[in-house]
Amino acid sequence: MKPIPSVPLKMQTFAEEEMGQRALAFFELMKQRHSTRDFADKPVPLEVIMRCLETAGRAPSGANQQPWHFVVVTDPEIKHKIRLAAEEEERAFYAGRASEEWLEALAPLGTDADKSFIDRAGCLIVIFAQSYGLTEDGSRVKHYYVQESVGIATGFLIAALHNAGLACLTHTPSPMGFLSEILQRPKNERAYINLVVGYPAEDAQVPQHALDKKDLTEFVTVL
Ligand code: IYR
Repeated sequence: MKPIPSVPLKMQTFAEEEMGQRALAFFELMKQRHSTRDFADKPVPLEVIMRCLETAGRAPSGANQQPWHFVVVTDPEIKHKIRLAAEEEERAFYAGRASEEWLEALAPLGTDADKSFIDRAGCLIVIFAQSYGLTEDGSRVKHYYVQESVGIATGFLIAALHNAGLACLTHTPSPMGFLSEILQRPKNERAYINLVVGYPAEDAQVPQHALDKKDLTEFVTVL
């Protein structure tokens, strides 16, 4: 490594037994996380959302460029506008834009073009990926590993929300251009996910299919 300005890494480490306990406790927490479409009609505390976003902003990213932008929408009118625009795309999706194979893969989830949960949930966090950066004078800055970086930040956010006791749904209508329009985002940003966030309804359901997780042995190879 070339000499660069650096500071000491400050992170806790643990004896093996405690590592095991902590790893298990985090697994037990994350094991309970499921996407749901059943939200309580109840506002979410904005400070909690902000703290979770602060966590998302600590994700690693290509060349530390942090090529993301998050728009928090609690305004019922803007949420409703997004719901209506999303439902229009979704109707086209379910009526023929999606392949038979895709619709077959979705069948166990029971999804359709109804996105009324967007009105009910406390907020939307619309995540944008910055395909390139823009300097003050309007010139472009190349960004690296944008999809990976925004995906990792989204993962941090989802884990942080779940840890705080908020449910979410990764909603990805296709195409998502209407989100840039409604939220008036600049041309260097593409909508990545419409994350629907809120308290789960008291009788919130998850599809049985969602419990069908691969066993560790099916998705890990140790050499
Ligand atoms: N965007 C549609 C379809 C959909 C696609 C996938 I991949 C999902 O995991 C779930 C739904 C919708 O939201 O209904």
